[in-house]
Amino acid sequence: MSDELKVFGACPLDCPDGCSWVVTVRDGRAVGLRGNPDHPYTRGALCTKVNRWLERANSPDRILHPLRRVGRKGEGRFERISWDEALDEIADRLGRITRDHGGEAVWPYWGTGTLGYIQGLEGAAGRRFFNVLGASAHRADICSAAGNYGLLCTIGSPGGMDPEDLAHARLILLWGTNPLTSGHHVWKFVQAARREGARVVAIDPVATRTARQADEHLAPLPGTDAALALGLLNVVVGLGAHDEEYIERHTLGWPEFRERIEAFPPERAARITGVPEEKIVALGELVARTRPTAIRATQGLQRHGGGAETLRTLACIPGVTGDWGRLGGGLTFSTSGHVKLNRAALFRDDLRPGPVRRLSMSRLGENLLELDDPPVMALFVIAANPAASAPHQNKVRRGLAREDLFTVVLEQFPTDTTDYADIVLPATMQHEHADLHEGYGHLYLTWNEPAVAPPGECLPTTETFRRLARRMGLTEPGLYDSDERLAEQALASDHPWMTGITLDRLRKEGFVRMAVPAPFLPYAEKFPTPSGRLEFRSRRAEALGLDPVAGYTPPGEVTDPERARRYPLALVSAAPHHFLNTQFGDNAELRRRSGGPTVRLHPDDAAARGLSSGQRVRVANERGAFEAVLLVTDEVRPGVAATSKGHWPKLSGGANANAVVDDRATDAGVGPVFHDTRVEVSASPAP
Ligand SMILES: Nc1nc2c(c(=O)[nH]1)N[C@H]1C(S)=C(S)[C@@H](COP(=O)(O)OP(=O)(O)OC[C@H]3O[C@@H](n4cnc5c(=O)[nH]c(N)nc54)[C@H](O)[C@@H]3O)O[C@H]1N2
Ligand SMILES: Nc1nc2c(c(=O)[nH]1)N[C@H]1C(S)=C(S)[C@@H](COP(=O)(O)OP(=O)(O)OC[C@H]3O[C@@H](n4cnc5c(=O)[nH]c(N)nc54)[C@H](O)[C@@H]3O)O[C@H]1N2
Ligand code: SF4
Ligand SMILES: [Mo]
Repeated sequence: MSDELKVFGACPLDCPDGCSWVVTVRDGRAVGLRGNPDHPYTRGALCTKVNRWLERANSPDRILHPLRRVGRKGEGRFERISWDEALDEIADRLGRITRDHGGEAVWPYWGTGTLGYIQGLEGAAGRRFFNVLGASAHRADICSAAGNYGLLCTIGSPGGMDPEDLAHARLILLWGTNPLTSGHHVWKFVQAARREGARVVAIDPVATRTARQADEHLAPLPGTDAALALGLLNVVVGLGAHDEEYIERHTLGWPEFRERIEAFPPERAARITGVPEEKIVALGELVARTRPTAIRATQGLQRHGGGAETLRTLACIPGVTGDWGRLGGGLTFSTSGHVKLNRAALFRDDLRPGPVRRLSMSRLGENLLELDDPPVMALFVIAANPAASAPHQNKVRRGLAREDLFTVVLEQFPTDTTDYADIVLPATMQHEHADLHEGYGHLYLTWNEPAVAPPGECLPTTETFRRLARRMGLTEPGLYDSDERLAEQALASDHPWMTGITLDRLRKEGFVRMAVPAPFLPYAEKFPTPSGRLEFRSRRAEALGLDPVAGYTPPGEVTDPERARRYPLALVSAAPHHFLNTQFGDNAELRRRSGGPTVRLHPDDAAARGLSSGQRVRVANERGAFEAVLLVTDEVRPGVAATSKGHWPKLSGGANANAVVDDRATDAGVGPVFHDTRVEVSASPAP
């Protein structure tokens, strides 16, 4: 009988659920992979996408060897080369570029292909190497930056409440979030609250899978949520339901914020958001009388010109009602802020020869095309697919196509981005390497033990950079630490919430809950703001260029009347159910189930354009265009077009939704504005 092994691991994907998984290994081969039944958040279940993990790992498309480009940039024609040749060529080019242009001409561009602290997420893999070179620093701002900055202003931390405590709420506002698609494990806590009588309200321009399961659904115009929040608070204050004692003891700037609330009667909020006034009044009354109320807001909500201000103002709601002090009350966005790993020891930014510039990943195209002094001459793309994921796709492609740019892509699959690489290096997948994970939707750390040997010549990102460092003759010992040693350094934190969490224990148990107090009420006594209070008025906000007092900042494009005349539809390109960003976007079965790229329009908007369901359409503005199949449905509010991210341009007629998305920045945090995009939809000229 063959030996069978069970190996603990972690899903590496950019998903709040951070699942713990168990790999079954027989004769050195992974034959099964399932959710860990003992993990309180995973509870044995993975998802539609990751249930196909091993199928993906064994796909004939997998990149197994180093490759060198033989065709034009973007063409995707390569020849196989040896690791020695690849490392020699990279070491030689890097040496010349740093000598001629300085270290900052090198840009390590990390995506969120894996959120591992060792292999990805700006983690240890490569970061120390690039620090020693004095490379430009990478600003990982493509996902949550705006919201993080907004929450920092109001409550001093992006951490928020523990999503598990949604079970204790009596009213749950699912605000700009679609958990049944983008992180379904939170749903059992929502349902637990419902069993105790809680009401669930979804706030989303689209009647998503989640909104359709809610008790109530409000559909605002994208980017106008802060006006809605102020309208709701106007009702709360009008009813005298604000908690004066709490406000007095725990907040700063109430008189000014109260004035702002008074300037947003429901009728004004209705005009801005497009939500009927009576619905705003009804929800305001519900918030006024329901303690505790919990808000689950995730990234979708902050992909707008006013995204930071939106989260900032939403976090004020539980400051007015006192719910930040109650179990089951408050707001949850991303629990990352509660993870107290020793990032300084892991990243070793002290290895930089001096201060370096920071480059925003959300402005990849512009940075490649317009930066000077020095220009970016070498780009390392690590666990990222920016030719599909980054805003302003045509600009990104022009940047990646620069003949004088040396591009190295570390990848598992032949993406639209590898097509632009000079050298492609084959990367391991999660069950083939070691890593340490958080979940940005829960409070557990998870260890991922390698379960099988890598296929072909694939290497973990850490090992790739150890070899490259050796090839370049770099002597800094920190460049050669093993993966386990890196994990130990990250875990060596003296924060009380990290007490007792060691690599040995993680290896044995698979996952460990952070040593947070129970019940978890991180802001009951004190907020981690400069004043120790929840700040309706914030110096930090002022320093960031925001209004000192929380309020409503209109999105840049959606509410611009001039643009609205030219491009009448506000496009939202949200999380696809069957892919995780672009991963699995090449899986034949999941593509079939997704129905390919679609765009949904309200019947009135389709009729006004003479368009009907099932027809091929072109979604366009002056930045670019993509093709999709039209679905006419009242699931979308009038004035909005709904599509999804993640489709591979080269499998979808050459472009995806990012062809029409701008690369301007959010109000704070330099975030992207994916859902703040105006377009027109017309019949496709293509046959
Ligand atoms: N299946 C799947 N899961 C994923 C992902 C995926 O690609 N596929 N992506 C992962 C990643 S990287 C992230 S960051 C998270 C994101 O997870 P979510 O935060 O859920 O992100 P989105 O799907 O972008 O947006 C959520 C909802 O917000 C709505 N929305 C957009 N703009 C607004 C607005 O202005 N106001 C309001 N009220 N609603 C708005 C959209 O219609 C959408 O239904 O999901 C992760 N999970
Ligand atoms: N229109 C629109 N665009 C969006 C969004 C949106 O809402 N709308 N959301 C944005 C968001 S929230 C995010 S987070 C970004 C994500 O965008 P990306 O960072 O591009 O994320 P992915 O598509 O998940 O993965 C990128 C690549 O990483 C590779 N990869 C995975 N694991 C590893 C590994 O261990 N090593 C190496 N070397 N490679 C690996 C995968 O094969 C994949 O091709 O997309 C953004 N793009
Ligand atoms: S994508 Fe999310 S839900 Fe699916 S397995 Fe990974 S962490 Fe879990
Ligand atoms: Mo993300």
